[in-house]
Amino acid sequence: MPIDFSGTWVLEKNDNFEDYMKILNIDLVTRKIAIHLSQTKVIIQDGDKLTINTLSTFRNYEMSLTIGEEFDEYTKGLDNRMLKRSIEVEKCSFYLWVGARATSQSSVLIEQTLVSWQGDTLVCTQKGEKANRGWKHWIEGDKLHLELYCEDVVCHQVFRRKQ
Ligand code: VL7
Repeated sequence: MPIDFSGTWVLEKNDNFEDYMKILNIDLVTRKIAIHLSQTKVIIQDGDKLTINTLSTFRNYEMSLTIGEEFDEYTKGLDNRMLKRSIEVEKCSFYLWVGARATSQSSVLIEQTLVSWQGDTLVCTQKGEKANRGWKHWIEGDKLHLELYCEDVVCHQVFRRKQ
């Protein structure tokens, strides 16, 4: 039985958030606003269905997913990247004797965002133009932890449960 992350959680520690935003190419003005924001996570976990809402007075970010299933992620309002399947298209055209052109196309699914369990830790891999991107959620005592990472940068956030 995996642990339940459901609840409302308020940010109380945000280590290295500035560097994490920098590595995602967030502009200076946005970073200046974002660094002072109080963030609240509203998590609903129901079986293998998970909704994580990250709320602030500036922007919100919602993701709904099924644990263990890959999906297309668009980090709208954050760094606005498509972390979605990159499709390698092999196209081949050939001309029929009548002069009409026929095209055959085959696609290979390479990578998408995936959230899965590693013991009691929720691990997300976000494949896209940035290397080594993802996050991990776990609970220690009454605190929710989140590690956001990208390339060689790690941001560590700690949330307390809101009554
Ligand atoms: C989401 C932000 C910096 C842009 C605005 C800051 C608004 C509130 O992906 C995240 O959480 C996962 C795991 O809980 C679930 O989606 C982190 C916040 C990271 C990255 C980008 C700064 C502009 C913050 C939405």
